[in-house]
Amino acid sequence: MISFQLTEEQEQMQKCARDFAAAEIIPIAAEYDEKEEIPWQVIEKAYEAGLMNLAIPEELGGQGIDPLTAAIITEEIAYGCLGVNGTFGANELAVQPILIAGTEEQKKKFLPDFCAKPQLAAFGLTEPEAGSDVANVQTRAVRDGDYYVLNGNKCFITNGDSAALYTIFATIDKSLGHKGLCAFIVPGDTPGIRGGKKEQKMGDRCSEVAEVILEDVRVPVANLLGKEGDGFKIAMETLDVTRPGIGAAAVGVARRAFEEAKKYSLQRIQFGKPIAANQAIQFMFAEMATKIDAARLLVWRSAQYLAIGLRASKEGSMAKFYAADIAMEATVDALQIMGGSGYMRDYPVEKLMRDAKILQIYEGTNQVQRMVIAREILK
Ligand code: COS
Repeated sequence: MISFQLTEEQEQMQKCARDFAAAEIIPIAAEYDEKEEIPWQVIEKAYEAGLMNLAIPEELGGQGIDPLTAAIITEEIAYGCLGVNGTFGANELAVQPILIAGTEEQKKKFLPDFCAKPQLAAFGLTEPEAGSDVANVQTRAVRDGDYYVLNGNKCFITNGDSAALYTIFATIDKSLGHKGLCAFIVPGDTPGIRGGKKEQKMGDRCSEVAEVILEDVRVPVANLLGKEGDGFKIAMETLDVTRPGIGAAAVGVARRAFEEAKKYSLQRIQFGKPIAANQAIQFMFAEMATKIDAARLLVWRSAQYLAIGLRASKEGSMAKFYAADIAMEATVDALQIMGGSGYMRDYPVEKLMRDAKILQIYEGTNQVQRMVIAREILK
């Protein structure tokens, strides 16, 4: 990895994802942004192409792809459309607690069935009172014989109304703070769990984000991940593993903005020459290209740490916040280079700019990432 030479398999997967994005995602991205709907036909084709459920081991029905190769694939899918990538990415996020803390029995019970057809999963952590402050989850889990009974409301949950499988975080006792949190596997057909209001978003619009409402949801004790009180640690360890993926998606969005603006600026004639001939534009491209490369290097480092079994909490947060900030900056600059055309829906850059904003917010705001980094480097 340090040689920066991808393996033959990584190059193949990169090409597969790039070709998939070009053939299946880019042509429909604007339409589904407009309709604010999940493009199910893309989910089905991506499933057939082996581009979903990347982290789940092959013996459990997934692709068994290492985190670095997954980051390479993610960049390409997000290059096509961040919303499509977010729909796939929510599966990776939702199953990670099971991969991290599930027993062999739990993994075998839930993951092969989930992987047997194109299905979506959702990670049920965020609530109105618990976004950055995960320890403040209000959803209650009350033990009743061989069951826990879950009651509460989750918000901003990707795939929240369409998931076949949920991982839900709830507290057995709010006064215990983070030590009261528990993580549960909840099949989507369990009575009492349902999607609520679907959000109307600024960008990332083909990805479904909804409330998840839990009313007397009876979950067998056998679906508890780890033991009572392990939920906070499971959530943190999950986010440590998935944040490099958000960084990878951000690199994809930034690279797409760069490419769109480059194509335009080589063709757009003003004052008798392509606008790319102006130093003011050239410097913007030079900065964009440098920062995109720097972001990708941070992403690849954190993903490679995970691939070789190292902890990558700080490295993942660095990759996530830097790449997300670069995606925001690159999309704003790309739009500026394209001027009035960039602002119009005829071109994809205004969508990229709307999409990029969420990268600085979800899976931990960029301010939370700086908290994680500061705590690690100053301890
Ligand atoms: N891995 C393992 N354990 C971790 C951990 C990690 N990455 N981070 C914290 N912990 C442990 C701590 O060691 C501590 O353990 P002890 O109880 O043994 O002391 C415990 O968890 C509590 O940690 P801390 O005091 O740091 O928790 P805070 O409540 O201060 O929260 C932040 C820390 C803000 C970093 C955390 O709440 C967070 O990441 N928030 C953002 C969540 C997020 O991304 N939300 C988006 C929605 S999910 S899509």
